Amino acid sequence: MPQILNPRKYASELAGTLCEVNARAIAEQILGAGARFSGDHAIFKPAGVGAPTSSHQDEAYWDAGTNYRSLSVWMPLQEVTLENGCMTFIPGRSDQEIQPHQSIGGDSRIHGLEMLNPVDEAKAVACPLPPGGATFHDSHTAHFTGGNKSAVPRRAYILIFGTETTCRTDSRTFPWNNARSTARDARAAETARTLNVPA
Ligand SMILES: O=C(O)CCC(=O)C(=O)O
Repeated sequence: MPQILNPRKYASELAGTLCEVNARAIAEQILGAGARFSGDHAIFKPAGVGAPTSSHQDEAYWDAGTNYRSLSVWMPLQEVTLENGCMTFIPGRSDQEIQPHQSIGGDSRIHGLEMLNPVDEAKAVACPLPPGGATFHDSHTAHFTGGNKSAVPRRAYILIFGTETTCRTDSRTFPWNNARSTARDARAAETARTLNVPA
């Protein structure tokens, strides 16, 4: 599924938009005045064939040795419905620990992760939205999106805010991240080698 991590690196006009100003104001209400922009993400789910995004908690992608407080503001760029892959949350406590994950389908060449233990999708809460709507989740919130069965691509832009991170004092590990070996990782390592910068 085509997606761009940190798209504003490549399109600086994405910085300082009205949607960012509004999203930041809500992030400050939820996380406090220390909330800072920490990244953005653009996802394109192709018409008809865009696959579901498996159940996951965002923090499973991040560093296991770090404590995070974060808020993702997920903004579809059109109306979203059950048909085209709206956001769907799995009820639970937002302070629940990160559950075991694996690369989708157990294939370590795939960047995407999925929760290892099946979730009860009957309890999931789908969030259809009109254009201009948004959903908000933190890095422990389990969520997924359905496939795009509609005739038009489903596009979403995500802004992520966080407070200052701290080092964890326990020995938490995310073995699924060490096990991954994706084409994207290889390209990033090659670019770092070429530019002689840390990967
Ligand atoms: O847009 C999607 O399909 C998935 C987005 C997502 O999982 C996220 O923003 O954490």
